[in-house]
Amino acid sequence: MKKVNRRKFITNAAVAGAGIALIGNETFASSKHSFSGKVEKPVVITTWDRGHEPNIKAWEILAKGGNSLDAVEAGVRVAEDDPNNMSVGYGGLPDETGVVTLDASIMDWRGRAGAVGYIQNIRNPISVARKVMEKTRHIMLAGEGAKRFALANGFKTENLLTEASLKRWNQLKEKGAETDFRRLEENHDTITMLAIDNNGNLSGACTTSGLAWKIHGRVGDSPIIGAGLYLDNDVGAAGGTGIGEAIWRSLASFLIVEKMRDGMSPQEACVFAVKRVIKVSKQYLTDIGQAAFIAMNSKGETGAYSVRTGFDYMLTKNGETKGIKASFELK
Ligand code: SD4
Repeated sequence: MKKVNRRKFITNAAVAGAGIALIGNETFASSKHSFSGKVEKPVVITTWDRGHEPNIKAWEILAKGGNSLDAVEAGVRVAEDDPNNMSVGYGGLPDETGVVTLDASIMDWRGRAGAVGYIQNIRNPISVARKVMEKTRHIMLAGEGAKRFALANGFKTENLLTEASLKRWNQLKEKGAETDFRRLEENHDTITMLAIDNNGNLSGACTTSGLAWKIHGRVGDSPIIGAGLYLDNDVGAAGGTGIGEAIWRSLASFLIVEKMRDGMSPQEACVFAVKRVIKVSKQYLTDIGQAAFIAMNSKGETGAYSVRTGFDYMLTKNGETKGIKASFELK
């Protein structure tokens, strides 16, 4: 189902010239959008290519001189609002009890971080995470408390379970105990976005409905600072997608940033993290178990790498967004 959507998008985008290669990864679709002036710096990189809209939204803010925090928040909200993205926000696939629970985290160049875990009935958890970051002394709120905090800050509750998600959940239910979240094809498309603005400031955002058919109460890597997302403005930023348990056990986003601090390029650091994840988390990476990473350093250079084939990402710079297939480890 997702593949159909993705292909549809690609045919809508202009196909980039053959042979364009970026850091070992392969461009497969690109689209140009408004770009005025000689801005070199803004760069946006986002996990999975499910359409360029999130990157375009972020780019619009950056191209006008907006900051990276506003850009990543607005960018990933596009995915949260999209009912066809069944891994994020509204329309996200539910857990094994049929309840949609969302995780999100956000970080900015000032070193601030905010997150929500296991939040329900709130469409834009990334904006709640931002409020936690900006309005409290905490990093994460979870469950009922996160929802209460959201309501107190002007968010509205709504049913996030769409008909399509409910239908898919019913199919999984029929399989019952045979359903293993590690083997579900749709367990990707979590959106993690990293951006650098005109001032050279980095921000990152990560938002997801987590693994479909997870145990009720499960929280994944996405809201865990250092696991699904990490950023140090002096060095760079990194984020992940895939089986959260595998990503979390290696604190992979933190690891990538620390490897960049040691001098690795974003691409080298992503490769390093994927190898580490495979080494320590084999039990989570079954035949289709995926873990994938994107990274950006403080110069705006980017990298991406995944455990398996199938990971793609969106890169925007110089007013152009490209869908790029990442290279991968397990051939
Ligand atoms: C999780 N990492 O909750 C998320 C799932 C994901 O694309 O990335 N899906 O484990």
